[in-house]
Amino acid sequence: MDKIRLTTSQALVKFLDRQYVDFGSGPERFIHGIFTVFGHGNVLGLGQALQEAPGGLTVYQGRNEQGMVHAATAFAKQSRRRRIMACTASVGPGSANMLTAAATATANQIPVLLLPGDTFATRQPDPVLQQMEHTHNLSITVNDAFKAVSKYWDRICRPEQLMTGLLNAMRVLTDQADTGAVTIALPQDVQAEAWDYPLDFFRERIHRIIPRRPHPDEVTAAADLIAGKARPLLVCGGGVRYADAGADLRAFAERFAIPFGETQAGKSAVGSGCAYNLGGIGVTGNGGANALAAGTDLVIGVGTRFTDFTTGSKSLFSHPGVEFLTLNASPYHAAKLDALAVVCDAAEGLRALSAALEERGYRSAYTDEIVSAKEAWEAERKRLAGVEYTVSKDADAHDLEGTFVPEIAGHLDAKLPEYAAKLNTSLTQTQVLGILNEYIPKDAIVIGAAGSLPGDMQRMWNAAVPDTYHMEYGFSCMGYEISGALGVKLAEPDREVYALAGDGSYQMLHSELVTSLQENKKINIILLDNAGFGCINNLQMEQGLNSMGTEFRYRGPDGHLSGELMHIDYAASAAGYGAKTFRASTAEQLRSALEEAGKQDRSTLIDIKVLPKTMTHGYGAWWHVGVPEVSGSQAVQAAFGQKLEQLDKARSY
Ligand SMILES: Cc1ncc(C[n+]2csc(CCOP(=O)(O)OP(=O)(O)O)c2C)c(N)n1
Ligand SMILES: [Mg+2]
Repeated sequence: MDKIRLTTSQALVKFLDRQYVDFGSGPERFIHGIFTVFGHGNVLGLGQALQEAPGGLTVYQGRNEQGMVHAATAFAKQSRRRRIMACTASVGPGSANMLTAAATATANQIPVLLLPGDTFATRQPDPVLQQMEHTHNLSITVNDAFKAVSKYWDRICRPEQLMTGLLNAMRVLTDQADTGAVTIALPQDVQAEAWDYPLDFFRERIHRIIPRRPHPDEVTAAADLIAGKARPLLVCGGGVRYADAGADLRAFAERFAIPFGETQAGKSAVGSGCAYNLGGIGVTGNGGANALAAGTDLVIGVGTRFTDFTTGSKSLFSHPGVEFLTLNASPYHAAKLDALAVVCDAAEGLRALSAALEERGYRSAYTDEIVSAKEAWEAERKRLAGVEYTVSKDADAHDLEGTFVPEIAGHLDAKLPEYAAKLNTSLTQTQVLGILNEYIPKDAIVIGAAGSLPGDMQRMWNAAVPDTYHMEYGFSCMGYEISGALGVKLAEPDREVYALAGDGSYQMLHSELVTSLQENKKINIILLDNAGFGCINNLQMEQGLNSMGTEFRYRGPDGHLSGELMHIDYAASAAGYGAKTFRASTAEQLRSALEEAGKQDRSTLIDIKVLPKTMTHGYGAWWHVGVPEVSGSQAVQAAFGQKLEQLDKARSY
C-alpha cells in the first residue's frame, strides 16, 4: 500500500479538505474553514499544517473561543447542517472557553468539529503551562470536560489513531438524527509527530445522506390515527428546516386543512403568508396558536424535540382526548410524550403520510377557527406594535396595558419614569419590534438567542421569506447573537444579517464583531438596552420575589445594588472597534438609523434605549420553574400555590 509521511496535524488537515457530502444533488464540500485562536497548544502542530497546506480550508482568526464556535455553529445551522466549520483552540483556558459553545451546538443538534490542543501524551514536561493536575488520575485533562457536551469525543494519543478518530467524527457530523459537537483532543506533542499514513486514507470521500423513509406500517398507523381526529394541529420544528421540508409541510397543511404552529427552530420553514401558519406556539407563542393548541385532539409533531417551551411544560395541549403523533429522524425524539412514532426524515414522512391520507379522503373539521385565530392575533400584534409611552406627570397618560404581567404593574409604574429619564427614551420594546419588522428587508436574516427578545420575536416577527429567522433557543446562550451573526453572514454573504441582542447579551460576548470587521462580512447589531437582565427580572418578580441582581444599578448607600441606574454608551463601544453606529430613543431615530444602517458596507450597531417591562408576555402557556416551597413572603407562597395548581393540570411524562 502506498504511504505518505505526515505529521498528525498535516494528515488531519489533508483529510478534512477532502470530505464531501451528497444530499441528493451531487457532492458538495463539507468543511469550509477553520476558526483558530492559537496558543502554544496548537500553533506549532496544527498551525504549521494549516500554514503549509491548508488546501481549500479558509483559516479564520477568532477573538474568543466561545464566540468563534458560536459562529461556526451558526454557519452550519444556516446551511441546514450541510456545510460545517472546524475550530481549534490552544490548551487549558483556550480549550475550556469552547465548552459553552460546544454545549450550545450539541443542545441544538448542529454539527461543529472542535480540535482543542491537549497536554503532552509523553507527560515529559508535566505540568506543561496551563495543565490542570488530577492527582488521582493523570490521564484526565481539561478536555475531558467536553465529554459531557459532545456527540463524539476522542483523544489522539498516537498518530495512527487519527484514522479511526476522523472516520467516526464524520459519521457523527453527518448523522441527521443525532449530531452535535464532535471533539477531537490533540496532545501538543502528537500534533507534530509523524507517521506513514496509507495514501488511500486521503482519497476524496463522498458521504451520501439518504433521507430516511418511514416504514409503511408506521405510515398506516399514523394515517389511521389522523383519520379519527377532527382538529389535528401540526407543530413545525427545526427538523423541517434541516430536511428542507417547508414546501412539503405547507402542501400537507393546505391539502388536509390542518393548521401549524412553529417552534423557535422551525419558524420560517414556511413563510408567514401561508393561511395555515399560526406562527409561534408555546410559552413564547402567540395567542392564536396557543388557543388552537388548547383545543386540538391530535398534535402532529414534525422534526420537533417538544421542549418545555413548545409544550408549555406539558400543559398546553389540554383537550381531554388529545393524542400525539411524531415524525422525527431520531427515535428518541419521536417517542416523546408517549407519541405514535414515525421515524423518518420530515419531507419523506410528510409525503408518505399525505398519500395515505388522500386514500382515506381526509379533511379536518375546522371551519373558521383558523382564520379567526390568525385575525385575532394580527389585531393583537398591531396593538403591541403601537403601544407608546408618553412621558407625563399624569400617571394615566401612558397606556402600556397588556404588554407586561399584571402582577408587577405596580413595580413598573413606580420605576418607569426613572428609567425613561435615565435612558432618555420613550420607546417600548414591542413598538421597536414592530418598526424593525417593517424596516428590515424581508429577505434579510434575523438572529436571536437569549433574553426577552426570542419571546417577542417568536410572537411578533412576521418572517415572510422562508429561512430568514435564525434562533438559537436549544441552549438560549447569551452571546450567540453577535457571534452567530458572523457565522450566518459567512454562510449567506449576499444577504443582510441582523443580530437582535439585549444589553446583557452584548456585554457578555461581542468579540466576533471585530472578526466581522476584519473579514469585511457586514453584520448589523440591533441592541435593545433596557439597563438590565430584563426577562430574568420579570421572572423573579412574577414569582413574588423582589428585584435583585437583575437591574444594572450602582451599589447604593444601603450596600445593595440599589443605587442609580447605569447609563452605558454601547454605540461608543462599537464605534471604537470601527463599526458604524447609531443611537435611537425615538421611533423616528430608529427608522432613520435602520435606513442608514442598510446602506453601509461595514458592520453597524444601533444602540436602542427601550423601557423595561415593555416586552410581550405570556399568551396562555405555563412554564414550569423552580418556585420555593418555603418563604416568608406571601407573594412567593402564593406563587408556589399556583405552581402546584398548574402542575396538577400538566401531563407528567
Ligand atoms: C450564557 C448565559 N448565561 C445566563 C443566562 C440566563 N439568562 C437568560 S436571559 C438573561 C438576561 C438577558 O439580558 P438581556 O440580554 O439584557 O436581555 P433582556 O431580557 O433584558 O431583554 C440571563 C442572565 C443565559 N441564557 N445564557
Ligand atoms: Mg436587557
